Amino acid sequence: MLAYIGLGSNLDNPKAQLVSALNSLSECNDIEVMTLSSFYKSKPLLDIPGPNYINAVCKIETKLSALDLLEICQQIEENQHRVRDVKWGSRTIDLDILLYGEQIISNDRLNIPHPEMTNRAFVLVPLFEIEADLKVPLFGSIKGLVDRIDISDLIKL
Ligand code: A4P
Ligand code: MG
Repeated sequence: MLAYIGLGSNLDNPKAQLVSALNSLSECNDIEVMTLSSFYKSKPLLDIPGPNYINAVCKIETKLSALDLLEICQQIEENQHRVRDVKWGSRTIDLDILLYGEQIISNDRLNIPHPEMTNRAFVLVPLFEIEADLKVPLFGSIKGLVDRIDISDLIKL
């Protein structure tokens, strides 16, 4: 299965946090990291106070189920000492499963496509960078989605 994972961090050396999470994904036997976008810098959503974020998107190939992939992502978050406090608050690392093949998944643990992805330049732009022809289930072409979003705050590193 091909899947796309969004990575984000705004604490404790965000670039190193992304690299560390990517290494952990690569080291997992059942995951092959195929493509990685550039890193992008942006302000926190909704002007929530805090340091700037670094975001990226990677494309993986995996035999894992979506739920097993979520568990791996959450384990990596735990290992990098993420503390969950405020919703949308600062974090050392956030791994969101953006897409899992063409599947549409909606249950109490997983929503795929990730419900917020179409509103977020820091997801859409790196996704477009690595997969310009992508069709997002329920939402249409990545090109159309990127064309509709404000990208003025996003800086490609
Ligand atoms: N969950 C459901 N669907 C998914 C999915 N597709 N991928 C569930 C991953 N997890 C999914 O996640 C809460 C629960 O969501 C999980 O237990 C899982 O079962 P969380 O990461 O613990 O909670 P959260 O951080 O409060 O929510 P979320 O949605 O991850 O946060 P966001 O929406 O990602 O917002 N600003 C900039 N510039 N860049 C950022 O990356 N990120 C956030 C975090 C805020 N502002 C930002 C950025
Ligand atoms: Mg998350």
